[in-house]
Amino acid sequence: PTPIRLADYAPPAWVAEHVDLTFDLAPRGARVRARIRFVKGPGEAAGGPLRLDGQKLRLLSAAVDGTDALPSITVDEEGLTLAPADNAPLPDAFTWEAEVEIDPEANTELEGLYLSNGVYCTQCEAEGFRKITYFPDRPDVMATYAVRIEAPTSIPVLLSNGEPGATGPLPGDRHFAEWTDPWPKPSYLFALVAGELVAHTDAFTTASGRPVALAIHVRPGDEDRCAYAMDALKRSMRWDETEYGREYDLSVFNIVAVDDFNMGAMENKGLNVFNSKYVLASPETATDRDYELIEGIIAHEYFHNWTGNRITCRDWFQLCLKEGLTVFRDQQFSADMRSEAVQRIDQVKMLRARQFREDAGPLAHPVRPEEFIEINNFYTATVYEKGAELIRMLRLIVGAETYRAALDLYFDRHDGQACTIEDWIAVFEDASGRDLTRFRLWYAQAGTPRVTVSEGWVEDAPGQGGRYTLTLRQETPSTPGQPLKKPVPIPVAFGLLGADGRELIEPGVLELDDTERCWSFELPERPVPSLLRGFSAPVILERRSSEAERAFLLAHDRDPFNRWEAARALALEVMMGAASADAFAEALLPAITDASLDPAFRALLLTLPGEDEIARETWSRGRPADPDAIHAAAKAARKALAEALEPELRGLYEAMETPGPYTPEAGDAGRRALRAAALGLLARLPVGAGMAEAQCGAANMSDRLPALAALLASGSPAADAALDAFAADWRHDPLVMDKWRMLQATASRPDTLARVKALSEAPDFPWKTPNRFRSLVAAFAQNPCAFHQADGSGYRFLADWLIRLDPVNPQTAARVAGAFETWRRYDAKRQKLIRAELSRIAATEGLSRDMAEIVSRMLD
Ligand code: B3K
Ligand code: ZN
Repeated sequence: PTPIRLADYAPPAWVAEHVDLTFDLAPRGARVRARIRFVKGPGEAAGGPLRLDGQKLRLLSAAVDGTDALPSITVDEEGLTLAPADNAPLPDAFTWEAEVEIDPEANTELEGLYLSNGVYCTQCEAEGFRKITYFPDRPDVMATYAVRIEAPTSIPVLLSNGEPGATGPLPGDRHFAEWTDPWPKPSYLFALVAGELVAHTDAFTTASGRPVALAIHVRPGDEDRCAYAMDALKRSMRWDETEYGREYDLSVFNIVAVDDFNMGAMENKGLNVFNSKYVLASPETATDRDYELIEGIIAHEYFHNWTGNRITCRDWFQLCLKEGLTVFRDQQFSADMRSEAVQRIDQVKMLRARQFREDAGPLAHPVRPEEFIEINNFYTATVYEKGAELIRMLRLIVGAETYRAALDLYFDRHDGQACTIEDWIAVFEDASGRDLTRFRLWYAQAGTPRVTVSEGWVEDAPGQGGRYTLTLRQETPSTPGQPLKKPVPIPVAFGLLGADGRELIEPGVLELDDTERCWSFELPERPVPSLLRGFSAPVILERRSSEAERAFLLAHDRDPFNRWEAARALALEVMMGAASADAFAEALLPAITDASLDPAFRALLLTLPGEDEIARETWSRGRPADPDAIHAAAKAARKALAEALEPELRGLYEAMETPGPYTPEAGDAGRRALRAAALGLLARLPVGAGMAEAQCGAANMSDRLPALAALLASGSPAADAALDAFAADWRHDPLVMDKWRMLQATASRPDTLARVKALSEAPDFPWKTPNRFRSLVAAFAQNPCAFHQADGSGYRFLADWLIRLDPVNPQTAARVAGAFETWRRYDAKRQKLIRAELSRIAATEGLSRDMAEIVSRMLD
């Protein structure tokens, strides 16, 4: 297939103004009748042939302006073309009518209209609407919609976007419901849900006093697990009003939880559809981390109502326009709801683990890609997380007040439009008066810049202070298709610390706006610099630094991010055999036992880098990563640290017990996290296995799951019985059983692959449900040791499953295939084994476009 290019963008020849849809639901042979009002578009091709996208549709009838004496119509696999013909030229505006038949039950791809556990539901982003009816399925065509759903009365709840309208009975035990969406929207935001669902309801009054009826629809039996999601929704709605001045704009807001979903959730106008994993929570079934994710994703989808829905993307190359901004907004929300420092550290951990990894490998692409074959392959950490980092930098560069002014201008100027990154940058230029030409490079250039630091100190006279110079130099390594890189503007937040930890000057931001820049400061003493505070830019900072200096920053830096960063750097040295665990323990001790520090922050200090991170670091220092050696070293480092800190870890374990019943509130969650971090290390000692085993009996999942993980890591023979007990308790609950599978798939036990294979071959393993597949196969592919076993059996296992899943669900299969993206990190033998598996996948007949694109990019 030929790639689609940003450079080829052309405005639509025709635009749809209004869409009427009638659904007659049936598992096989559902009927969709569409009446669409078309007018000439703005582009050069305006008024020419009308191209409608359509896939897997059976066209039953079509008409233009009520007559089936049609202009010439040609149907192909990808859609149809309506062209002027001698007998019937296309008028300036006309109504297109079509009836098609589709097959929701056979739709395993989970794009378009499908059935999930008896519930009809849709997923249209990015290009799924074309599997529902013929339409110009592109985001720059925005229309109002009126929808009528007809279904048997056994399906009581019938939902779509916008405002509810008439409902009523139909002959033959059937009924209908109507919906109208007054806000013009692109087709990717269309949604329909129908099923036997129960609602958890609530109400919200907007800042200007308009009432909104809120409902979360779930399968019967799940209604008592919705309270946290509902609370998060109300807090999100209020926050968007106070922080961005954005009010909700319909009288109802519906959320539905479905079991089969390719990603986390979807922001359809007025009808958000969620993976049930990110809605349902109770203390017994969900961990603190689950609660945190629910809060963040509920907020994210809600925030899309303005950043994505009211203002959408002109084309899919502009995806970061809505995703980067909405991620940044949900990050700000979580920082306000919880600890800002802890949130920032978690974000950076994720950015490094996923986006830096992507940027350093064969799948690297710019935040705004310039071409794609399958757009679903570009919902990536780069578009989302790096996209959010760019907005964080813009805010730092122009300041919080100007940022808010720029956003006000954005909403004012572009409401109701489909926009580009150029529009976005322009509001910042207009609000700040700055020229942001160079900043645009951040959107166009892939790869993670490396910033190297050199310093100088010239003493004026002994004891008289002197001149400190700081030189920063940037370089971005080449990425696929982009051999040469230009310097980008990098804001480096910094402070200069005196020997007693005091700030020698007012902390500020250095703008590295060229390949190299140098700054100098008159100071009373030679400082220790604290650079890239708060991780002010998505770069790799390279500065030669001593253990003593890192320990100093860990003890004294006022910036919590850099305190943690110092601990992480020390931990990496220990795990890579370059520093002693005792020295690290000594540096860590004051901070982890400092009762004035947030327990959640202390938990992060105690959580050592994972083996994947060590592999990345090893490779970036020019050596191939050896997963077995890394595993052995990591294991030894954890044990040594546990030995060195044993009394303090036991003290923390006792002290961090949370009194009273479980609440998901951040304070309690932090105490549990610190306790779990202590237990995770103690479990490396004989005493810890018993503690972990005892904690496996905990009533809440936040205590139970890390205990079970610690027990598995301890190598204790009690682990199997604990796993069995867990399964016996939760056999009936698929979301909890995902955790059970994931623990086993990520465990570092010698027989992990054999166990994972056995679980995957169990006849009742529902692998077509993405959550299940991810909990086992994708989780295994993240196992830093078992996946990389030297005989290639881990790689073969993954490839076999990808080949099996691809024809069923290409989107999920292609995403999981990304596990191979790091293949260049490993030794020649492993590289060869991975290449062989990738080639085997590539050679598979009938491979999806999704998988073909991902695999060929990885092989390039
Ligand atoms: N916009 C959706 C993601 C759609 C993915 C399509 N393959 C969820 C989100 O980012 O909020
Ligand atoms: Zn999003």
